[in-house]
Amino acid sequence: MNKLFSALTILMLLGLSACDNPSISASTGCGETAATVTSNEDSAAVYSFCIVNTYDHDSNAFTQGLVYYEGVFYEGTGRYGFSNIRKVEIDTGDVLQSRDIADQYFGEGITLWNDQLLQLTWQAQKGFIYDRETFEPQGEFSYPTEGWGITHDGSKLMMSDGSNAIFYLNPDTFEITSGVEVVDKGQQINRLNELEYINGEIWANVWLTNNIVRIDPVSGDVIGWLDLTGLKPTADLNNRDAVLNGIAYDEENDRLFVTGKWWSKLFEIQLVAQN
Ligand SMILES: [Ca+2]
Repeated sequence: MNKLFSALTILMLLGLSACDNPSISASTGCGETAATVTSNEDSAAVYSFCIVNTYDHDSNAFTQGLVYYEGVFYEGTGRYGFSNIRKVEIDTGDVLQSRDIADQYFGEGITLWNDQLLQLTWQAQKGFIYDRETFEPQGEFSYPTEGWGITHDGSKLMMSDGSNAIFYLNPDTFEITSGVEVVDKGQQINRLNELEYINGEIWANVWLTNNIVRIDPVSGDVIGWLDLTGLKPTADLNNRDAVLNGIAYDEENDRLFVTGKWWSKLFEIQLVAQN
């Protein structure tokens, strides 16, 4: 058995496409599998993935929010006594800058809004506002629900609370102005967690699953599923709390990044259509 055949066999057994191997990427068409929605009325589109790049990730980071901006990641971590916000170098995973939050707060999702970084907390109904560059606190805001994930579409904040709801907030007043309930063929999709607004859709981790759900922000309908089963790093497989969480998108270069809580790796992936 030659080496290429062996490698392909192993990748097939793992259920992975081979786009992380430059020598065979052309034949797999990984680079051509754009994230185009091909769903019909009967079923949402289902995607698998292939790995474009693998990066180190701080395995002490209980990732609750992940954002890409101008060549670096901004990340928010959780757990009481361990929560912080941080700026992370992509290639090395090194933490370039960080700021802890008080021990009584459990950090959750983050997003960048203009020159500020916004951070939710889990059950305190309180969000924190920081200067994006210095991480100096600039204020707080409140909301009536738990805080899980947050993103924005350029005009409004979008926030999850662990249910199937996504709330839309005025970014100036933080008032909830509207929202959607996420439903797939009549079934509520609960435990919506980390969020990312990507090309007119809301993408959400579904807590305790390997799935990212793609949501129509107007109707709340599910328009696609991304199944990331098999992505979790081998070194982290025994940690049941180390679940997939964290989606970041580099719009300029169309790069999609994902990781998980306490994961030792962070991945750039591309979607592979399954139906
Ligand atoms: Ca995100």
